Amino acid sequence: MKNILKSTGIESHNEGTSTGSNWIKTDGPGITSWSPVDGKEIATVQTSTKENYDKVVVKAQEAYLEWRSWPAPKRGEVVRQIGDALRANKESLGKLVAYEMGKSLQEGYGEVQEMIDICDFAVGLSRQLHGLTMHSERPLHRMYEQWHPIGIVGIISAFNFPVAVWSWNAMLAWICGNVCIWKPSEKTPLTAVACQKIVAAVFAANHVPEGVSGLINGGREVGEWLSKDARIPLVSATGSTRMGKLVAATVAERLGRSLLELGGNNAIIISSAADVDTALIGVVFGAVGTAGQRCTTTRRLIIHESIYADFTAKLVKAYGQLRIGSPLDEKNHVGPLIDSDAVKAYMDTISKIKEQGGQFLVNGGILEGGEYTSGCYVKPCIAEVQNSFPIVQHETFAPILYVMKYTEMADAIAMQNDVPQGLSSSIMTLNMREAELFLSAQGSDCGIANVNIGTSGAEIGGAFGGEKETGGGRESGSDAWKAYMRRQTCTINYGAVLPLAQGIRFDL
Ligand code: UN1
Repeated sequence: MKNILKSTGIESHNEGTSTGSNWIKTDGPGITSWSPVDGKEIATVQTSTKENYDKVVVKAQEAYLEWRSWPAPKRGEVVRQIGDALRANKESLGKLVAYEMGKSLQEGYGEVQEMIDICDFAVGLSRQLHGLTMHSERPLHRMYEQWHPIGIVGIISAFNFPVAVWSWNAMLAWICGNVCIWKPSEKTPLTAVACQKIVAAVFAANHVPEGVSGLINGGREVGEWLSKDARIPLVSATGSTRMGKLVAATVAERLGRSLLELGGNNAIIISSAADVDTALIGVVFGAVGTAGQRCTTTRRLIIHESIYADFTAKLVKAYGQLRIGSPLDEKNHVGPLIDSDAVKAYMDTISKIKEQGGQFLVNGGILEGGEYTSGCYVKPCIAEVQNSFPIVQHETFAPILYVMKYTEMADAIAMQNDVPQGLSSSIMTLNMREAELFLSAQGSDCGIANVNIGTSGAEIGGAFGGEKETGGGRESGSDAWKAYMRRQTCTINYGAVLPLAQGIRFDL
């Protein structure tokens, strides 16, 4: 592991707080990163004190004054080079992601690929941050809108996509002319340090001012500092709904903006007109991929009664073939949960399912002995439930799949929508009427709605995020960049008189 750390540029384990190339020595206690793969300690990073946090903010404010004046395509050129640096580091960074977070190597590389993709997307966008022009009601007047950067963007990211989700935010924020301060998850501090090193080298080579990329490692207090800080106009936060509510309330108190990507409770409707073979692949990957720790993980299956017995039997068989073990071994399908707290939440949920009347089709449990030394490996399980069970309404970040039956499509859609969260949703059907109904205004209420694709694995080109308790934010593709800018409406009078709008006369 030392080699991976070295190949990602991490030399000293004391690093934790940085304004870019400079690492600030801070007196905060360390956070130790343990790998859920084998339970071994990887390294310890220093957490930031409030005083050092302030140093990073002040440096970011200074850097913003210069960075905002760079032409956007020039900022895009720097992001293009970050994309190249990520290509060069894809293997080492992907391995570190897999080892520190516990996702499979393939998914670790896939995560770095998402970063490369968002860099490419941001480069193109850097020439397209366009506004509209409108016709003025007054003669010899021109009216248009333009978009300007907003300043410092605080980014709070989660352990499950420790680097990609930061990059969706940072790459867009940077080409828009903002500067960023990143608070990574305390469960995955090393991947953040590695990213900071990669970015700092590109920034230094391009004479980007120190402070455009700040990094603050630490616990939930850092999230509080960012949320309360009026110097930070936008806080983008990814994580649990509980955390998002705190961030939203704190940022709203000072009328700042927040961009939230929170919990999901994603369902797939399996229609009687589904292509069962492809549906099965979509369901199994969606439910057990990343050990059920994606916000887009498939948590609920709503299956037509006519194929319920057959589909669940196939599913149980497929679960029987899953290989659980080290995510660094490409033969395995399911790796560990992130830590012992996650294992406890999984076990608690299993007890609650039983208490509330659920029946297990595939039993869960913790795997012990042999290669399962970390204590974080659990069995993906399937339970028959009612959608109204309190536990089913709740997101547990683990490979627990709920199955339920429907008779009419309208009821299936109502069940799919009848949860507090609204991130991702899918329907498996070859019936065009059902597919279009699902996508219509009477259909799915989620931010993401797929047909014949599972709920996870969204591409960066679309806007990513969801409704209700998912928080309402949209990140990455489409016009998500607008969240990182302020809109200005400009009206220019090039005539010799000053007519007032709405026909008002004011003669002196
Ligand atoms: C997340 O889990 O926070 O759509 C992000 C997906 C990935 C991103 C997930 N592209 O599953």
